[in-house]
Amino acid sequence: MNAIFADVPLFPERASTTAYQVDALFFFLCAVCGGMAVLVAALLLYFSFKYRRRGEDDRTPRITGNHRLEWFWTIAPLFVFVVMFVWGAKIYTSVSEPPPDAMEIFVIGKQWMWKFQYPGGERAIENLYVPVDQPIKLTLASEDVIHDFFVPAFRTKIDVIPGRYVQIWFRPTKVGEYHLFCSQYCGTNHSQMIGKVFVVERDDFRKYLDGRKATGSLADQGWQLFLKFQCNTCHSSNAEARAPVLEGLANNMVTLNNGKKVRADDGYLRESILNPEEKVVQGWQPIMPTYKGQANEEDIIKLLAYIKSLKPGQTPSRNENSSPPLDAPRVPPKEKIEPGDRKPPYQPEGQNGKP
Ligand SMILES: [Cu+2]
Repeated sequence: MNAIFADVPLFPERASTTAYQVDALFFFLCAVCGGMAVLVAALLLYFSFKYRRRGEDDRTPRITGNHRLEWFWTIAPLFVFVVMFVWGAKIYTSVSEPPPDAMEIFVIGKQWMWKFQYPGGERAIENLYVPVDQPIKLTLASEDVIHDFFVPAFRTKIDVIPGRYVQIWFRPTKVGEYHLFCSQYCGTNHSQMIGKVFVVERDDFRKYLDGRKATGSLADQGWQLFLKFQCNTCHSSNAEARAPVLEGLANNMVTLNNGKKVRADDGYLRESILNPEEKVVQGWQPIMPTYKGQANEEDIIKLLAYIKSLKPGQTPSRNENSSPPLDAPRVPPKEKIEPGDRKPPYQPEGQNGKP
């Protein structure tokens, strides 16, 4: 019996900066709730003794109320709850806003495994390696049902919902091996949807990636798909193209057919591949077919990496139809875009939409 309890720690290890923040709030909540419970129980006992019935003719006095007391126990808890709310909201927003130097790793949940994709194109299943003291931004998607990515030692937990991207980040602080769980019941083998997060020194991390031997970076793999799906027949650098060029699109504002403006973030790009008629860019026809069923979540991640990597003048021309070797540098388009001829309808950030 004792051996079992020795193996089950009361608290999981703290191995990320988030863990300390979450635990501090948790202890505060416990202290407030525990303190109140003790106070209520103590007063209950004290009052039941102090105001006990002392004789046959003992009558309860008529009490008409006490405004000061009413104000006090309305306002005081309000302050305590506001502190809880602000504290919790601060942690919540801080884990959803990754620092700019964060390394992005894509995570795909699938019945019943976790798949990881590094920016260099390396892939892994079940075991996630990350360098210590490096902020890691996870972009997560699900291939099927709702999963939940949970690393107790990091206090990192987020629902992975099919049909959209979710994001979370953490900074591991301690080298070690930590449990990874799916914590939403997701079918028969849900309990086997487990893995490990290995936090390693930077050099070891580099060696790990070198050992994975990627077939080209994520963006390069995306380029292969771009040509395979023949995206460049419409999204081409040719002047008579039937769809907007994609360079300079990622994370900028886009004006749609209905006049509305949206940010071309990962979610928008994904939706535009799977559900292209939903948000058509102003000035273009809704002629793009859906790639639902053709491009899976992994493909979309690669396509997104490719689109994000496109620099001005790098949109391939329509004639490009065979995939060059992966290690070859990506070539600029064969036909040059004339200035003002095919201006992308995207506005770079910070210009308030004014051209
Ligand atoms: Cu799951």
